[in-house]
Amino acid sequence: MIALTTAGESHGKGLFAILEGLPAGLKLDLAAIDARLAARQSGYGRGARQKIESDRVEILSGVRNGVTLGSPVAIAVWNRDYEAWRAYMAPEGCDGSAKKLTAVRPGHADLAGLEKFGGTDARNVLERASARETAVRVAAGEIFRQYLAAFGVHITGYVRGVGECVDGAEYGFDEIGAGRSPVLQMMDKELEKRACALIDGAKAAGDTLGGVIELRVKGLKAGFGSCMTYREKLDARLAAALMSVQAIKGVEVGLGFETARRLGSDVHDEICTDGVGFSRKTNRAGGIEGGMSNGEELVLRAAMKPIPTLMKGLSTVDAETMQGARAAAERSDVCAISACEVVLEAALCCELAAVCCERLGGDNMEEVIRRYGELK
Ligand code: EPS
Repeated sequence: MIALTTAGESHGKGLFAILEGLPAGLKLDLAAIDARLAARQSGYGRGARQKIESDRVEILSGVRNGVTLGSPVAIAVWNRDYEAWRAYMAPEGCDGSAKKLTAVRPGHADLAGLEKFGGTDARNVLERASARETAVRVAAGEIFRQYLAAFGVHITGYVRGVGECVDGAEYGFDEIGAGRSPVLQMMDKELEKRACALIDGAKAAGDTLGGVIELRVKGLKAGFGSCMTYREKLDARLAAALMSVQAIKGVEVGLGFETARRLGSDVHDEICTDGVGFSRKTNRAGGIEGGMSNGEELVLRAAMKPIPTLMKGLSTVDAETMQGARAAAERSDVCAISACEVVLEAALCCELAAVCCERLGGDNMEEVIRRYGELK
């Protein structure tokens, strides 16, 4: 069984993950992991923290000479900023009072977290809730992507919209990998310019912006996931994986909410055959029927809300004094949609790897590849 656990605080020593269940014999491309970490740090609208960090993965266990051993893989992404925060964050002993955060931010985990975990210093909550955690999820996701790619399952995605600036075009899987821009991971360069202008406007106003991301999976054969229990449903599992990413407020599979506006004949994908196998004339279901893959491409979309740390500070209540206050703001991203695209691909890779491993099993990659090849 494949399982992922992460640990680490935004200004703690670093971010860590344990990946259980990877078969032996997977040759890792470590440069590809660092390339995804660099992609997560870049993109128009990112904040000052990314100038401090230069994220790299360090493999601590489970890999020998670049190849998995079948034992748990432990990885680390160290926080450079810890040096500036040691006095306030050190697990061995520190005085955090100078970095206490009580002007809780609407939309962040601050207040709900204080109500749950107690105290008046939201730093104890936000350090873990911060999207900094996604750095190590991206590293883990890239390892799972390499596991999936070994038997021919590939993942891609792009930013479909920023605020009101939305791309209505359809793109082929291979077009996306070749065509998306590093600026905002968008496909349409003209639209991307307009999106950058929107971000500039939000920055000038001390505000933030979200957007929509589309994800695709190619090469997944029919029958992954199951209709037999709700826990095994592929769409439910993948939606949960995407919703687990900070700032995600909505997930669609295929046509998603649009299916509710159309007649059945304009929603369901008619089935055809070449005499040997089956296929669908359209893919409005996004490759999932009855909670199982149907052999078509998976198509998922996720909506990211604007980041809740606003430089202009929304109106709030100070959790210590109980007086009205302006929400805390030191630094943040104006728009982290391009980073979110990288993170969502990683989250998808993690869950899909778990789904595939449950069906394929296998102690070593040769076994896994053979079993996948034997499926129809
Ligand atoms: C992030 C690092 C954080 C934030 C951001 C994501 O760094 P810092 O808090 O030191 O500025 O920039 O986190 C948030 C948006 C948030 O609300 O917590 C990163 O590495 O992605």
